[in-house]
Order: sequence, then structure tokens, then C-alpha cells
Amino acid sequence: MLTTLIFDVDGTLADTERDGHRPSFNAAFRQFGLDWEWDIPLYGELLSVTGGKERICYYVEHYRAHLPTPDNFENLVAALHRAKTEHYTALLQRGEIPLLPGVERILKEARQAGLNLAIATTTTPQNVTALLEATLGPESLRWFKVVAAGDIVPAKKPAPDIYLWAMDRLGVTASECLAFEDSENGLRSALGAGLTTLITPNDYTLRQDFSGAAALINNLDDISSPYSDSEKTMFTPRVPVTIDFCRNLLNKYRENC
Ligand code: XBP
Ligand code: MG
Repeated sequence: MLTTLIFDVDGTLADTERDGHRPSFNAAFRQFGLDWEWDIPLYGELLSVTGGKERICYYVEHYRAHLPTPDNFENLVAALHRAKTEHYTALLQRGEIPLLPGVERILKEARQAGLNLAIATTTTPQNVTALLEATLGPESLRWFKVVAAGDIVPAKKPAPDIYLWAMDRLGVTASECLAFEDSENGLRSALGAGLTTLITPNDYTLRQDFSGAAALINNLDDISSPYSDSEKTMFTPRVPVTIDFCRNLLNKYRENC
């Protein structure tokens, strides 16, 4: 029986990467006098690495390998990342990133239905607070029984650890949860934790491998396939994800396991 919905944040609750995290990394690089600029296609490649600090290290290793690594490299990465978090949370507080279609509605419907809500994300905890407060109001963090975020577990997605940590804190098993993700790394993490997973992809993740997902849909207000011809479906009424849809999806997926 479905008791719990667990949400990823970046790309799932909101489309934060291209116009949120990316320009915030760039602003931090400028602030530190670095000529590093992550454009839209390059950032798409860098997204294969989850976690902002890990992403900076990967970039330096693979794209700036000719630079001598300073002795205090770890401190530099930490300072850059702190600056990036400040830029990013300020951007969210200015209301620059809205929630994706259907997100606010399904959260409210889940609360009404008495389901647990939780978050399992790689991003820094302050980023989750800033996004929820800016989009759903100051009380909304309390809607979530557990917020599992950032460095709380050392092994980030695609490792299952963050979902396992969240379920442990919630006191639930995978058989009663539905996970919401947008990326292959997120799906691998959720599947590794034994979770039934619904995918809403975005421009960066659309062509990734989503095998093993219980459902792959446009967004929470539109259960049609993200690969269907938008010209053809333009006049077809949109069908939203409901709590009943979530319950049926969980039952059907687990029956087939
Ligand atoms: C999200 C991420 C995050 C953000 C940056 O992955 O990869 O690293 O891009 O956040 P997921 P920080 O949606 O799979 O959780 O800079 O705060 O690490
Ligand atoms: Mg994501």
C-alpha cells in the first residue's frame, strides 16, 4: 500500500540546472577571478557527475588538466562551492525558478490523502529550503517528514544511499514508496534502493537510459509520453498524475517484480 512519495529536487521539483545552478557556478568562478565558463552544452556533459563540489573537481581534472593543482585545492573547491550556493539561493529567493507543472498540486493532494512526503537529493540542504520557501511559502519545508540532502551520505547518486537513508529515517520500506526522478543517475539511485520510480525528464535528460522506470511521462500534469509527437497530441486533453494513479502504478509495478 502506498504511504510515501519521495521526490528528487533538481530537474524534478523544478528545472534548476540550466538557468539556476549553472549561472551560479559561473558567478562563483568570476568572483574568484577564474576564467572558467560553463556554457549550456558543457554543463550537460558535467551533469553526469552529481554534486557541485564533485562536479568542479571533475571539470578541473578533465578540462583544466594542464593547470598546476594548488596545494589548497580542496579548500578552493569548498570556497567556490560556498560562493556558488550563495549565488544560487539568492537567485531562488528572487523567484527566478518556478516549480514544474503539477508539482504543487500533487504535493497538496498527497498531504490531503495523508501520505508521507520526503526529499532525496544530491543538492545542498540550503538549496532545498530556498526553493521550497520561494515557491510554496515559509511553512512548506514542514510538509516533508524527511529531507535527505547533500553530503548527508558520502556516496551521492547514482549510489542508492540517499534513498536508503531517507527510508530509514521515515521508517518505511521500498514496497510502500514511490520515487520521483528526472535523470538516469537519479533512477539508478532509486532502483538501487528497490524503489518504484516515475520519471519526468527535461531537455538535459530526455535521451538518457530510463530502463527500469515504472513510468516515463511528460510532467505531473500530463502523463503522455515525452517522446510523442507534440503536433499530434496538441489537441488531446492532458491527463494529470493523481494519487490514485500513483497507487495503481505502485501496485502494478510491484506485481510485475
Ligand atoms: C542534483 C545535482 C546537484 C546540483 C548542484 O542531482 O547534481 O549536484 O546540480 O547542487 P539530483 P550542489 O537531482 O540527481 O539530486 O552544488 O548543491 O551540490
Ligand atoms: Mg535530478
